[in-house]
Amino acid sequence: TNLSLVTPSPDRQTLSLCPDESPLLVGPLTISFQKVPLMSKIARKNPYVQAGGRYSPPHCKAQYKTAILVPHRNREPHLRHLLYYLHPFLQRQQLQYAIYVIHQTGNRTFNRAKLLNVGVREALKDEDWDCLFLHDVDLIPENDYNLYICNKKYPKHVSSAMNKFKYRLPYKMYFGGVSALTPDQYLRINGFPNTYWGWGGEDDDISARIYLAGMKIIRTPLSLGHYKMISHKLDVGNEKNEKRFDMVVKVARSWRLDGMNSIEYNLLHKEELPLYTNITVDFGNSA
Ligand code: BGN
Repeated sequence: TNLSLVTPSPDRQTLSLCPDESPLLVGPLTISFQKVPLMSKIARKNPYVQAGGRYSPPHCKAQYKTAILVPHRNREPHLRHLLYYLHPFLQRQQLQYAIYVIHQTGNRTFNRAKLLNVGVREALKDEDWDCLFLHDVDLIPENDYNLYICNKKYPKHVSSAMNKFKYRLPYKMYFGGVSALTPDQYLRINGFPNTYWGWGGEDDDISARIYLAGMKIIRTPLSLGHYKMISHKLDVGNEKNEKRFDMVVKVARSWRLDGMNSIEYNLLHKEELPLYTNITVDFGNSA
């Protein structure tokens, strides 16, 4: 038998539940991208973060367990900005959390939604997460009252007020950027589509899945859903997906067939780095 299971450390066991509202929240945050922080500096500033980017509040038992999933390729400066702000942000919310970075290797066109499916499948092998946060690498939350927890009933769109859209919603059904689903909600929509290669449309597909599965989208109030985007040029290898218009109109036919029930992938490695769990997956090369 595993001894650590039968003899938990005594102080861990007697911790009382964290309060309903964390006393550590500060509200609006000042975010700057002037200098890209070193990973070693981020690690030094977050001494309680454990291998794989995992954290549990040391002084109370967390009420919520959230996995943060970040699709990634060739954006290391963005990733460093995100980790620099997100670790302290999540700790102030007194969450139990882990950050997963799902890295697409090879030179085939980027596939954000499929990377998220991989991340969810792998994260759920580690822990019985209450909530999955699907998080773009270039978006930084600007208010820590924007709690990284799920709504038990409906999928939540979290980045409701991005600076690039003048802190408003760009259109009514927008579901891009940062969103939060329980594992149960995620599976009810059959996860995300695996078939969107390149920029655009996959978020509209997901938005449609939610309604097709009999749910609706709720949102973080615009006053709290402020995000600052790190400006960048359109990446090489993430060109606009020219098929997206044709695909989005067919979701009613595709969503039950394409998603978590059809995903195939070649996992190259899953390693626990000091600030995040790195999942590297090979989606192949362009011909
Ligand atoms: C939309 C894109 C989204 C993108 C937002 C915000 C499409 C599909 C059209 C059927 N949708 O236009 O993917 O997140 O803009 O930039 O292009």
